[in-house]
Amino acid sequence: MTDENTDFTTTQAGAPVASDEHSQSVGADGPIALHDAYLVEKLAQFNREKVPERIVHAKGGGAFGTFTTTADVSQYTRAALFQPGVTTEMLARFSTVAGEQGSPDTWRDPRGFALKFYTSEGNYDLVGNNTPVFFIRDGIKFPDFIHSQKRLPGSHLRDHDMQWDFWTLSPESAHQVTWLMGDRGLPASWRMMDGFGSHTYQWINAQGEKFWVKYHFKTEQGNEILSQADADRIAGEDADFHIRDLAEAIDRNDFPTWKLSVQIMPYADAATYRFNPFDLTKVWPHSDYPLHEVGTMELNRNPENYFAQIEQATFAPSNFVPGIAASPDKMLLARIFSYADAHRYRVGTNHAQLPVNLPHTAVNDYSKDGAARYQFSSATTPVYAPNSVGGPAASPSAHGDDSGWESDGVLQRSAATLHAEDDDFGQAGTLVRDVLDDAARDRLVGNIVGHVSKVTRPDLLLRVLDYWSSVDEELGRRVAEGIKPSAPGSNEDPATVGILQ
Ligand code: HDE
Repeated sequence: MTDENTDFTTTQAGAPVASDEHSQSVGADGPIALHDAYLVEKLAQFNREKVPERIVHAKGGGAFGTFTTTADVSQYTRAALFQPGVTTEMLARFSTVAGEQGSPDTWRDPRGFALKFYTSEGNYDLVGNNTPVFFIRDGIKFPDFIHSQKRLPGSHLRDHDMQWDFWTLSPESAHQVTWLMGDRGLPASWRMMDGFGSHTYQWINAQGEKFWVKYHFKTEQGNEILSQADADRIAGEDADFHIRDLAEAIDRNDFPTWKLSVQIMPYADAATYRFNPFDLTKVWPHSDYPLHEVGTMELNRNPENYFAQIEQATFAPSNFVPGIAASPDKMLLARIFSYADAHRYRVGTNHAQLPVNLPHTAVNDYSKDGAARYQFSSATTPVYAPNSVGGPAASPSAHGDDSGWESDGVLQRSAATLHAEDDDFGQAGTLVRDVLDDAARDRLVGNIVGHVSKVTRPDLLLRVLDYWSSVDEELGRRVAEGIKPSAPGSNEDPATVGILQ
């Protein structure tokens, strides 16, 4: 609503309206006039209020804030936002994965951890999760994976057999499923969970030297979790529990902060590292590559309008800035196509011109027209390159780096070459035996038993038990022991979980 005239209602064209109570009719009870344009405008606009929800991560919330680089990592990257002392405006959106827009915030799920940095060199988007790994290592399986976690085509119901069928036939999922069935699947608050870039990315310094990095955002509010019982209860009481929690914290000036650190791998190490460093189902043990502090992220401003600033926010892994680039991680390379494609479909071809997505730097591109075009160059700026009339020209020096990597071999469809310790269950077993404490292991067993008890196919159940025994023999034994027909309406009822329906 514009500032000038807020004391009377207008049409969307700004003209005063006579009534918001009565349609225009012949006499009080006569036919309604089709030319009652305001009636038509209200009803037609109402029918068009929705844009397609995100096909994953539909339910979420977020806030604006700042990132301040407090350490000196300039020897590793020339990116302006990561230079010492630089503060950058940003936007964060947190989300669940499988639930539709109205679903409960407290369903068991990974949580999206999407960040948009409005840097002095253009927008940098880092679109991660609250877990450092993912279920698959090749994007070609992503639609299938998500289909298996959502709804059966016939009944439109979620189905434990479907999800466990996919997972047990995709053993690379074991590490992420172990994270998901553990405490990280039920954060008590978006403020009280860590965030990860998950993929391996590339940093390039001012001398053009390259490094591989992994991002870790450590919550400074402390990691807090919900029990399955509490998560189920809250899901019934307040579907927007996490949206509310973040907004109320910021309203009371209790600004959440995260400490960003990165693991840094020398470029040449990748070829001989014991794990495939570009395999998204793997972590780099911190004993191999310790954390280097970078800076602090603080969220301190709630959106004024959820739809305009959160629903229409478009985060894209393709939004890199000089000094930061992709890696051979096949999942990242697939995402680099998919997100911008999703945004053009969901929000529109000019989504990047919306205020929430607009960079805080000049946009000198040669795009033109397209629905809802809002930003445009001056009449004298050409819309083609090359040109001899002073239009902007591409600049290898401003782009600043060769963000490629060596690669050879024939065009093929196969998994990356196996590194010494590459396998599908090793790191999941290490997580269970060496990272979780007894209480966390007990919760893990209980959560797995709760969900697996809903598997109906005996042959599949055997595969599930084999899956968990491959992660860890003792874990597999305890799951087998724990499986019994769960009482109707128990805490593990399928209606109470997100991706693990
Ligand atoms: Fe996503 N993902 N994703 N994803 N993802 C989307 O983008 C996709 C993956 C993540 O708050 C979509 O606008 C593919 C990994 C977050 O707006 C879509 C693959 C990770 C968000 C999409 C993946 C994520 C999304 C849905 C396999 C963590 C919400 C609508 C190659 C590292 C961002 C949309 C927000 C959203 C595609 C896998 C995290 C469809 C093809 C791995 C946090 O474009």
